Amino acid sequence: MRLPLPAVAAGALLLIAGAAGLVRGAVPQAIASGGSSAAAPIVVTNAYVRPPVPPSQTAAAYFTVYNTTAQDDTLTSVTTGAGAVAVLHTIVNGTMVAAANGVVIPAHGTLVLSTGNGHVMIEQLFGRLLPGQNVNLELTFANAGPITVTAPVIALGAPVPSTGATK
Ligand SMILES: [Cu+2]
Repeated sequence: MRLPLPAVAAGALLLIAGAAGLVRGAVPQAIASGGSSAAAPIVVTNAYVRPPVPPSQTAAAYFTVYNTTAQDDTLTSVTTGAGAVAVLHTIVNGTMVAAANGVVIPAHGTLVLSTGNGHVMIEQLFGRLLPGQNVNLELTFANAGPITVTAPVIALGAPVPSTGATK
């Protein structure tokens, strides 16, 4: 029998992709959703990433943040394995602005980043973003600290995760 070289090669590619922060398939990640994280101060749901719309070379990440605590918290920064730069953008009076000082999530309040409602812009992508891949996001909060989220890549035009339907 010959060695299953294609499988070995595929594994090597997977390792390379993992080094770039892109992971395929089901990856055990501490995604804050559902019952297992009921005590988490911050719950992140509905995370997904849209690949660039040509000729743009920037991707956009979207998610919903729920602050379960009785204190305001601030999403201060986001980093990602998908690109060298991630900038939190909000829409103010119809104009996209960089949230240089972060975004406050009020006590028991929610921050929704969705189309037309803000996003994390991912620049200097490390590679192509293809449906079926997952992107790691690390959200850092002033009080709650860093929270890692896995966001699936959703093709342009394809439906996005709906409220409460995260997996
Ligand atoms: Cu933007």
